[in-house]
Amino acid sequence: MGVTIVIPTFNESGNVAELVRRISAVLSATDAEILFVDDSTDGTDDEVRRVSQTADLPVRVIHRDEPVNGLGGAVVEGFRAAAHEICIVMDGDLQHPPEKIPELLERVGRGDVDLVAASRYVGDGNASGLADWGRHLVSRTSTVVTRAMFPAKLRRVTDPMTGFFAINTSAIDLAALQPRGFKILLEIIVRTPVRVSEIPFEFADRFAGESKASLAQGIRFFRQLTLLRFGKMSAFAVIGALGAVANVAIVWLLTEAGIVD
Ligand SMILES: Nc1nc2c(ncn2[C@@H]2O[C@H](COP(=O)(O)OP(=O)(O)OP(=O)(O)O)[C@@H](O)[C@H]2O)c(=O)[nH]1
Ligand SMILES: [Mg+2]
Repeated sequence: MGVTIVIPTFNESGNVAELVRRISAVLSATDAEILFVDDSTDGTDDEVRRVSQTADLPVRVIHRDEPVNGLGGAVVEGFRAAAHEICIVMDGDLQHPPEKIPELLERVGRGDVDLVAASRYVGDGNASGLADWGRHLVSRTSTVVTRAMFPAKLRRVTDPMTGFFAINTSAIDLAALQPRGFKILLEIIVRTPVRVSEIPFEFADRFAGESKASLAQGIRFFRQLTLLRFGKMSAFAVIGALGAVANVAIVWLLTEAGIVD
């Protein structure tokens, strides 16, 4: 069974060599390729080409001069260009340990599921690599909210925000995906009828470089979530409803404070 390791990258040049080394070490006996889908401005693509010359596995890079749909768009582009139907998606900063790849492959290879997600929140998995308590809080809260919004689809998915998973791409309709946001796994699970299972993993510290998670990404994620749940028109309705609630809350606060009556 062949596998393509799809790695979306944005300015990860300091991680490429170590990542390729560790992936190659666990996949040397497998028909595997590593495919970087790169939107960088720091020459990560040149670094991939340099590393590929001495790598033990075939290593390719697609560099997008005009990135479409950010991280999610990069992953879908990787699926389209992959040499194999089985793909493993992982971050380019070594927070996802390559040593877990054989377990993901073995599980998806059994054929009774189409997608195997590596979860920080099941069994002996953990999220200790999140930078600080604020990131822990954001991760935990958004996971709870997301699972509450999709109770049926996410019944057995403890970490819908993970970026580390194996997928049989022949089981999904890539054209059905609208990967606007940061969280492609959620998009796949909600929009396509995939059979999902999980394995635990330990989320590590970043090896080199800087995080791209930001408030802007958070807002984009919230937008993705409302669109996924309520559709396009209703996204406006949701924002309208939030506005109405905020309005009432402000009037209440001002009344309580004795500023208006
Ligand atoms: N191709 C592409 N990759 C991206 C983009 N944004 C982020 N990435 C990559 O997606 C992966 C996850 O991004 P990170 O910045 O590590 O996000 P995170 O893991 O949630 O945040 P940290 O825990 O702080 O590292 C990394 O490999 C990034 O380089 C993008 O717009 N395009
Ligand atoms: Mg990261």
